[in-house]
Amino acid sequence: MKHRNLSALLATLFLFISIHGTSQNSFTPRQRSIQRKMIKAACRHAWSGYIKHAKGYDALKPISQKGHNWYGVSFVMTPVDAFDTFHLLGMKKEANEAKDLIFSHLNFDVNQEVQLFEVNIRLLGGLLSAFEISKDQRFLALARDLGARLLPAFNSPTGMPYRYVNLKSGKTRDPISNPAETGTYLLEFGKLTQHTGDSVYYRVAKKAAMGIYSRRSDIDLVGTTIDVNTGEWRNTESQIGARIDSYYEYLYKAWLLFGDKDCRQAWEIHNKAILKHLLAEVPSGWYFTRVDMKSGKETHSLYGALDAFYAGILALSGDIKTAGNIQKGNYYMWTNFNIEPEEFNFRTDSVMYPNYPLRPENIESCFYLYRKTRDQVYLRMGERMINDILEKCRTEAGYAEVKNVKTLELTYSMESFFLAETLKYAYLLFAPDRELDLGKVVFNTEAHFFRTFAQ
Ligand code: DMJ
Repeated sequence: MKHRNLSALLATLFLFISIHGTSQNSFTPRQRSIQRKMIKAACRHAWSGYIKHAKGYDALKPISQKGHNWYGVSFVMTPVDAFDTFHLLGMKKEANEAKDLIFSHLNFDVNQEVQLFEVNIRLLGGLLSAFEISKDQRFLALARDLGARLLPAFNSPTGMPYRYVNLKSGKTRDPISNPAETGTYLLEFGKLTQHTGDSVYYRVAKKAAMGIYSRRSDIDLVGTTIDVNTGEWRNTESQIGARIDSYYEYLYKAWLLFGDKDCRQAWEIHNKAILKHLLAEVPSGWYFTRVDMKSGKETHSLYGALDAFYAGILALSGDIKTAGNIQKGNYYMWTNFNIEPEEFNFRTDSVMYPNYPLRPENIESCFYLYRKTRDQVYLRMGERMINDILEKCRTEAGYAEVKNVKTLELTYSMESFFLAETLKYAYLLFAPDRELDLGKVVFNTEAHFFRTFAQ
């Protein structure tokens, strides 16, 4: 045990020297421009793989060089997710190609059951952001049509949505949901209300999020799964990662985007409880652990790629000190295992789930921390992470998920969030502020950006 602590301590020391040792040499405008060019080239490579092998499908399978659909029909997930990234990066040709695919392929009048959460953050979010950027009414028409078809999902006894809904019949399925799939609609549905004038959207989204909040425990934590028919918790483990993450994110961002004070209060109460009961300090860094929502007792000391987002939201909300310490842990998680694993046990330093599906959260947190502090450390961290991805996940056709971060064996998928989020945040980290004013937009959880009310 002592030996393990000593190696973790040495690793942390090495990490500290490797990121701070070079921080006197600040990034020159030329170095930043080189990083941006590299990221743009990666976007082109990912997109050309999609166009060549998967055009019209939801996503690219880069190893087998084939297209893949989530369901029986394609909803062109990759073009919808990628459009605003192309726009932001000034990639006009690619933006036009994505737009053409969207308008020629996207049709929601189909007898198809979809997962509400994923379709909301990727498709509805992507379409609404595309509309705000381009002012092309066809994007709004698609968003409005999709939004109306998602509404029946909220017809549950508690107002918290079912996980699946049929786009044609409105038939719903699966009441065993979780905070993320219940509380991650405020931004997209709020924007629909704003652009259509129909208040129903924000109303149902807020009722759903408040459904989770009102069922918090006496120590202000929420669990991992909940029955939306009865409102009873099915799994009372509290954590900040998979199945909960974006519920917290949207409470804070609904305050930023719409000035919703109830949401701000809910965020503040939850965040205080998270910092009190979940924050764990070990020699390699600060992490968030998992506890029982009622007793606050630790259940599993697991932390992973998804959890890494919390440093970003803390930075955005102004808690730079905690965010910085968490980001040190995030960076340790990345550098200690080649690339970050999906989950590791931060007390024993061992990997639990060894895959890396091209996730953005660690780089996203670097972006927010850099914008808030201007500390070069975050540019160094981001540089290391993006260079690792571009080098280790590159295939002949696009970029692939790492099956095992220890062996760096690659596997079949290039998730659409790679173009929507990972490359977008990586680019923005090295971009001048004028390319995106953080005071004027709020990102949804898939990195689609919405304009604040003030404009
Ligand atoms: C994305 O679809 C979203 O960021 C979501 O909130 C979490 N999972 C992926 C990226 O890791």
